[in-house]
Amino acid sequence: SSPPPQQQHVALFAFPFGTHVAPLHALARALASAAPEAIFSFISTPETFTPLPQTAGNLRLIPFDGGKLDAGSSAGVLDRIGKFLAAAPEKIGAAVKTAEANAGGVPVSCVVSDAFMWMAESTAEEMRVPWIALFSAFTLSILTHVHTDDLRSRFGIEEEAMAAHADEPLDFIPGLAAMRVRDLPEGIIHGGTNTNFSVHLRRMGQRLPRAAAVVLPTLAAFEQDLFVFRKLNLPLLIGPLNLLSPTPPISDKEDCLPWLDSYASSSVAYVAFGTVAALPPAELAELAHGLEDSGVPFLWSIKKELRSGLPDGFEERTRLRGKLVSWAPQVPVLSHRAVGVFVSHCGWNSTLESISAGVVMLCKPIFADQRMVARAMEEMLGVGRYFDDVITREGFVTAMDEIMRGIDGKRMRERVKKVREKTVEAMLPGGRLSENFNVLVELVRGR
Ligand code: U2F
Repeated sequence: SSPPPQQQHVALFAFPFGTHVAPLHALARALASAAPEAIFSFISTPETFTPLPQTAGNLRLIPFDGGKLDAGSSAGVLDRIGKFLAAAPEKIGAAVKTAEANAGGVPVSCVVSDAFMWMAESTAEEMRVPWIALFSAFTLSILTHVHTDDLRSRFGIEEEAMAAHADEPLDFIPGLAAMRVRDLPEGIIHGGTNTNFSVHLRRMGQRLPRAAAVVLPTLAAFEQDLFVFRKLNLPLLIGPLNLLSPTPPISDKEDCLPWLDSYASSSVAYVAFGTVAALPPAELAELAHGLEDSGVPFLWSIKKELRSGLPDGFEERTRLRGKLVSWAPQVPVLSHRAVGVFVSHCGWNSTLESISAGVVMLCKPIFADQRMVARAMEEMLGVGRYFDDVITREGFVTAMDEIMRGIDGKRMRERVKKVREKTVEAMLPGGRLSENFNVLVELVRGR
């Protein structure tokens, strides 16, 4: 009789910063339930495991030795990323060994990594197994990494380049016609092109075309824009991970959902700026004044240590229609009927969550891919308003008024429903995003 087929073993490497671990883990959960016969080893630094939903069976957590990250120290996140990146490549092989030992010796047959952990490709190559990358930042920002050298030779680098070309369109790169030089993430032509991290991302852009697939969690609306990229390798567009792999009930320690229950439909502004970016103090104060003057009820996720930047007496004066929390269960909050607008930094996870809940956005991007997201929401999809300048109290009130009560806001609401519907449809069996996910499942199964 022929020997039993070798069990498939997929090793997934997370990038343990910002909101990069959760999307890869969501993908791992979706794959582990679609391929129950395979083993999935999710490899990340141990401190990132705590917030992940519990899983059992064929999805295992394997600790990655990230070196001393001084997580509690005052070192900036870029310093810590730099240290991690210097130490990580040599530790990938050992992590594969640990995963194999943990799986009773079943050899790793496929490597999936966050695109930012592209170093895993070398290990996959040595092992002669496929490498698949998950790009969980904004879909179209991948093009700026793939085209970094073109952009630099056209515009030059550093702040002079930005100053001279800020308003020029990027329409010479297919897919980026709606973007301008000023929307580029830091590290492409400005904002430190020589930092460890930007050197790392440039090399990622060079390496990605070698992947067996690059997986992008996104909206159906962006499919056409990646058409040209398709010639380079295999971008696999799948739907938003919060729809593909719903999280188990999240705790609501600060009672956001019961608070929302007492408000009318689409009447509340939900405000949150993600996990890494912080508004400059002056803008934080203007935003608070603007929220107060607008008269709109608001739920604001803001860490305690940032609240000293709020105007004097703000909390008391707005107590009757405002609620500050340190952490909100964002996905159910956005789906609550009372929420009418999301004031957001436009991190890609937050944006996908907002659109998949049918909520329009007031976009105040801070760094990285966030300006591109804001631009895409305003210009390409028409589901958001981009604060391109610094926030002022008056400007904020006007924008809030337009979006909550004006004709523009009404149109945005109609459009966001359509964008959402198209994506949800494409994720149903037989839909394009769903078919792409099936292709991915077959790839990790070695078929
Ligand atoms: C980096 O973005 P962030 O981590 O700042 O932001 P998001 O991508 O928007 O992800 C934030 C997640 O945290 C959750 C929220 C999102 O899934 O639901 N959350 C919450 O549950 N409760 C809260 O009170 C606040 C947040 C980076 F800065 C961006 O530029 C990138 O686009 C992004 C993705 O790579 O990573």
